[in-house]
Amino acid sequence: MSRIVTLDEFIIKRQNDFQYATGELTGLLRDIGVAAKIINREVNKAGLLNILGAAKSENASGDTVQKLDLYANDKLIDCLKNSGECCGIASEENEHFIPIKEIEGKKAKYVVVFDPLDGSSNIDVNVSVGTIFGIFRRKSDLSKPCEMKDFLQKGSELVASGYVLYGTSTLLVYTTGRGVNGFTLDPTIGEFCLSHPDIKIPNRGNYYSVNQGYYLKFDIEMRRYIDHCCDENLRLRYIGSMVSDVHRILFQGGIFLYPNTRKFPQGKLRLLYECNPLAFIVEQAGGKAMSCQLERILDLPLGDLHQRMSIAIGSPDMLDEMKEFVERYKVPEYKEEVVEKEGAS
Ligand code: AHM
Ligand code: MG
Repeated sequence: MSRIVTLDEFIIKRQNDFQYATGELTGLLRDIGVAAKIINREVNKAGLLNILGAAKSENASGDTVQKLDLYANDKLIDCLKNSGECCGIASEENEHFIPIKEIEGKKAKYVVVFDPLDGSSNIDVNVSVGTIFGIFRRKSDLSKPCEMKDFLQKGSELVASGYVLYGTSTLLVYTTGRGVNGFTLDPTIGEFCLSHPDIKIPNRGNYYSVNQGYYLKFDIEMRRYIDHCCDENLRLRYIGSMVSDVHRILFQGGIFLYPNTRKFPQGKLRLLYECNPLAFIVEQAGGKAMSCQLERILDLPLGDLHQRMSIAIGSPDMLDEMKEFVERYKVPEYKEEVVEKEGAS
């Protein structure tokens, strides 16, 4: 039997791969692992405790917030506040970022962004949900409270990102820019154990994942690409929890799409704490992630914390194919031609 490697052990071992590493990022990742275990415990017993259902409040983006979203948000904030390595937090559930006071005079270098419980419409029906997180090195003066510019960094500046999937088993997948590794929670010992080392996404796969109910609301080029997926007899899978849908594609290959629609002209998903962390992971695993306007997700500038974006993410060959369809079928922008009249000055 091969020896079990726990998440903590793995993170500490990996710390030695980074020159000048001081253990702060390591500590932060471990704290997120602890929060994930606490959230997992509550997600698993949600039905028993009768804490399902809407908490009758709305989040910063106007969606109905479920009780478990708030619980997950609170636990992550608690763990990060006490970690001593994090100077600020931005969450889907909070309109503004939250600065964190230094602990024992220690100047924390990192900010953390997260969606505490993604796919929350699944909670009431016992379908998988997840936590998404990203870690940035702060840009502002270490001796002052964190600032907006610490959060509005491009995805290409992420130093680490990851997700936790609360599914048939609970998995934590993360990257620090040197490949992607997955850990499964062993409930008997309460530890995340390395189960999926060095994850690589297949070049293509048999799955496409999109809310096909919005088909008529998508741009024509996106409809043509979806028609192509149908022609190719790809299997449609759509859980309605981005973490779960992207997780399937990371392991089995395929493409996940959330294009811009008439209701969400910029796309629905949030760039900072949904698209960017998952794009970093998928790219690190050999995949691609772009907007439906074909810009690389990780290169997109951010205007505000809750900015939305369209996204196509998954197997590299399928993203290239989608790009070809967009280029071929995109309706050129209509520009009124000014016809100069003869004799006009
Ligand atoms: P949430 O973070 O409020 O749960 O919303 C994000 C979710 C994604 O996980 C999922 O892909 C998408 O919203 C589903 O949206 P729709 O119901 O429009 O298909
Ligand atoms: Mg979400």
